[in-house]
Amino acid sequence: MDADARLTLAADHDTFRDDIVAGLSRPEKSLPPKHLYDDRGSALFDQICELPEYYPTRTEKAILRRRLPELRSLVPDGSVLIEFGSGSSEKIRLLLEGIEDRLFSYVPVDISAEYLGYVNDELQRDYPQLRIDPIAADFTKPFPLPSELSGTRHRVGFFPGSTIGNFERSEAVDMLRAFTTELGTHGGLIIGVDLLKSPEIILPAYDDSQGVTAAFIGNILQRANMELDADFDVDRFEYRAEFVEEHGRIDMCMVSTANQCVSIDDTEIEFSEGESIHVSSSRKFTFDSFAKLAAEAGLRVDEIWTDPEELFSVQYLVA
Ligand code: AVJ
Repeated sequence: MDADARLTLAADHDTFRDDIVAGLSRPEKSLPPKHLYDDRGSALFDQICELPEYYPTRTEKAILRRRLPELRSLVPDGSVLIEFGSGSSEKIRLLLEGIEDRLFSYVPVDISAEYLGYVNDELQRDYPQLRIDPIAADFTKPFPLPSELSGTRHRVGFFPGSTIGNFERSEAVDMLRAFTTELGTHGGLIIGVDLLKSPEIILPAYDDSQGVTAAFIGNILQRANMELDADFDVDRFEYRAEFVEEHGRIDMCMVSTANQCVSIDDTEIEFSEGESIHVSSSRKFTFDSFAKLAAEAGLRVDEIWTDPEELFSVQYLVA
């Protein structure tokens, strides 16, 4: 491992510890979802994407596949394609099928340096002609782009999966603004946006019958045990998903099934029976609510593509 990669990993570890301790010290305990995606978390998330109940991935992929010619027309020759959070490389493969020859470079940005290296190797093997410039960074904050990738080059952002829905409104606005900075005033953003619909469809997608989502959310406690000196008794926490109708939002929590005390290094955290740790939320949007959010970040919705049932949308935003 080179010095840069080591530095990145050390930084990951420190923010993980600080975020865990800060989140669990609040009266309403919470943990930021970005720490769900270590190696095991990323593998579990890939499994979620294959679940029969989890409609977003297959629906988004179908939309991308069907709209490839239109997407291609958004990417002029010599463009830089920046993917914010390169979690699973499947969707980018789909997009590359249609636009690879138009790209100067593909720039995956991900918080996990390890995962990034792996995705990079796999992609490079399958697309030997493609120039790949991976960046290990927290994409929710502005990060420097090497000058040969910015300047006058046309930049197109890719932010699939409705990951935007995992952020609180004000965070989502700030993040979209940060993307705009990376993309420049002439760039555009291809973004996946999950749509508000009946809880009967939404809830099972986040509380599947095989318990994969429960394992995925619970993994954050195991990760704390392995990487920080924490002693969560994972058998005394239970997964719960709840649809908050008035906010069009799914809340994913780990609930303590007993009064208990957990230590993380030298910090002691008390849990009462039934107390929950909020780990993740997934917001669902209407066309209007999303357009408003984009507008607050100075972006305009230029195109919306959906599936016939309007379960999911892929949208193109411009500054
Ligand atoms: C990260 C937005 C793709 O909210 O649907 C899925 C994360 N968490 N199941 C989502 C997630 C639990 C997922 N995205």
